[in-house]
Amino acid sequence: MSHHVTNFLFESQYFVLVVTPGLSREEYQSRRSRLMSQLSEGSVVIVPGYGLRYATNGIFYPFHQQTNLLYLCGVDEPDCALVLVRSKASENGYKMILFVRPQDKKREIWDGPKIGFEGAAQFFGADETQSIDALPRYIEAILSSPTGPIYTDLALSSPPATPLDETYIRHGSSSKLHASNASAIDTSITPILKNLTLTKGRRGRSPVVQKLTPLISELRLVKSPAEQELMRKAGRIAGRGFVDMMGETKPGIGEHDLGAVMEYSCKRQGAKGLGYVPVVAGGENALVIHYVVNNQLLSDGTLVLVDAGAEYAGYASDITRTWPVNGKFTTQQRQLYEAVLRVQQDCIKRCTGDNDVTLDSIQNDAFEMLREECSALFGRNIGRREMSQLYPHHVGHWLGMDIHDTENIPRTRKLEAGMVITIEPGLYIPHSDAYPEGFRGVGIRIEDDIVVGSKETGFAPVVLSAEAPKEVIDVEAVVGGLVGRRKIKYPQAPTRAGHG
Ligand SMILES: [Mn+2]
Repeated sequence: MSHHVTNFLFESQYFVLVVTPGLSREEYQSRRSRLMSQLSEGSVVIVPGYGLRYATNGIFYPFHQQTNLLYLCGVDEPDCALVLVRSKASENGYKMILFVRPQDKKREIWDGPKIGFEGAAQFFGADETQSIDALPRYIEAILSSPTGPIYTDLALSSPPATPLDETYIRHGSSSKLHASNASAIDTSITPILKNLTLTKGRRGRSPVVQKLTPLISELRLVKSPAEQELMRKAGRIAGRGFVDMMGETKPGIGEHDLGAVMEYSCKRQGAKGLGYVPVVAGGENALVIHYVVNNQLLSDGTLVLVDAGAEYAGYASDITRTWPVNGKFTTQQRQLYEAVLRVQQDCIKRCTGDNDVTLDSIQNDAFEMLREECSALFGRNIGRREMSQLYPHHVGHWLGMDIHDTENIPRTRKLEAGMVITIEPGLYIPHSDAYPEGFRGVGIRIEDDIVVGSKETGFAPVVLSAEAPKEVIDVEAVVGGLVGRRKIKYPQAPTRAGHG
């Protein structure tokens, strides 16, 4: 891109520059400003991205960027790092330095083009660009003459570690790139850091190193309107994926097949793929909360539980549905299912943002409601201890760029407008004669993604995953093939005698 064209686009008041799908340059700018305005003059923020991570020799996993880096600048390629320096004299109140892989014609043959220095400056808005190879020396310089506190999640204050190790960033030894799965970290940085952090910097001041994630988590906890829109897309895509899976379900089909339908459906709708390894659990496999083997066949008369979500433009959805393999719940399956559904719907109603509600308070309420439901169904009082076996997990978690988003934010935090959470109660009845026969070995979970209600919605929560059917009548119609994502199939009309 030429300077002329780029400048024209940036300056035009009629044109919003989109850095990543759905997110403007202004949005990224305001995220960085909100972070840096909290920090004192001279503070330095260091956010390393990820390098490629390897399954085995030379075989890498699909690249997934470190989400704090993605949140702050949108750069989605390996071996990059963002440095922000608080400087009130700068135009935005901070200086932005992007460390990227320099463009390299020889490497492009293998790896394709990279954003390079030009892209980092013009597209992502860096004030200054440097090669990722210069990052260790840069960190060394900052540590030896700190201008203020350093905020990072690198292990700079625990010297024995090689600080870039967990980042998988590769620098300074490109020849090893295709030869080894070991991370090509420049180990010479270790003794340097050891000296710096154990003794004092050259100016006689020890650098103050603080964790960065808690600060960024506070920003990420409440989703902007643009983020909510992307999460709605992630929810819609995965919800429609559930319709597709339900439509393909029949006795004899494999758990693996349903997982494949989901992945295909999400990718065909524009998602990067599934957000995590899905749980596709037929029958009693549903009693294993993190069942991911997904290699059994589905049997007539059983349920299948699927926990799966999509990743769209860096945002995740996380949905669980449970449905009958043959399209019709048995009486006991339906009773158990409707008990979970009632509790789930009640919990969703509590996500209003104008009450003193927390994830933990919803969990306590869900636990008690499920205990009442089970006591009624099984005809005896179910104690709390027994209940914690029938419902062994939490009702939900924060959701966003990560499936378990902002995990350092406690579940005792009051829910506020714009936060996004999952609501996912479940019941898992062991194969034991302590329970009436039709309930044994049945596992059910229903999970939706919820935006906590705001003034704009009259404090009503918004369900981002509304496309995934969950009412019994809807689920049975979709699994039975009457209602699909593309067409309505009417049951065949009975042939009239004599009609030709
Ligand atoms: Mn979840």
